[in-house]
Amino acid sequence: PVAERTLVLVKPDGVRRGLSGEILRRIEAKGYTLRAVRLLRPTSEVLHQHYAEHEGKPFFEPLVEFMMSGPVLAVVAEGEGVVPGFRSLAGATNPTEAAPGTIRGDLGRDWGTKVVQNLVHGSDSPESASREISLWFPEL
Ligand code: DAT
Ligand code: MG
Repeated sequence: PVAERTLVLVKPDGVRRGLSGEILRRIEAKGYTLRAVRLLRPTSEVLHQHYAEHEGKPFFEPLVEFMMSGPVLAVVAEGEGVVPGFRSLAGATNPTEAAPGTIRGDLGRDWGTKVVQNLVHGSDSPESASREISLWFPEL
């Protein structure tokens, strides 16, 4: 059987603040394997597909714009339970509420922006993971 995989994005705030290495370090320290890593500037088309479930919400367009504000580090991480495992490493969506010990809780905060800038994305289910991995890494 193919090992479980998830899609992680280090968002533009994480790359800009120089936290890519720290975030990759936490993924590896947890025992997951980095299967693919790419630094890129995502297109509006990819982001509209990636965040399709949020279309129509008030933060949707600001979210797409924020995700285009700088390079993003796209990562495929692999290992047993990596989908929920990375979500728990990432912490709650709102970095103010995210528990200490998590990426968002330790490294993020509220900057008073329209969109929550919370450093990372992680797939929320195995189905989302396979859809998102095909979108960001069509060659995998
Ligand atoms: P998560 O990234 O934890 O899966 P999500 O899928 O609900 O959260 O939302 C996608 C991103 O959109 C999230 O990482 C940050 C932003 N966001 C979510 N809810 C928001 C809100 N109420 N106000 C501003 N930005 C929000
Ligand atoms: Mg989500």
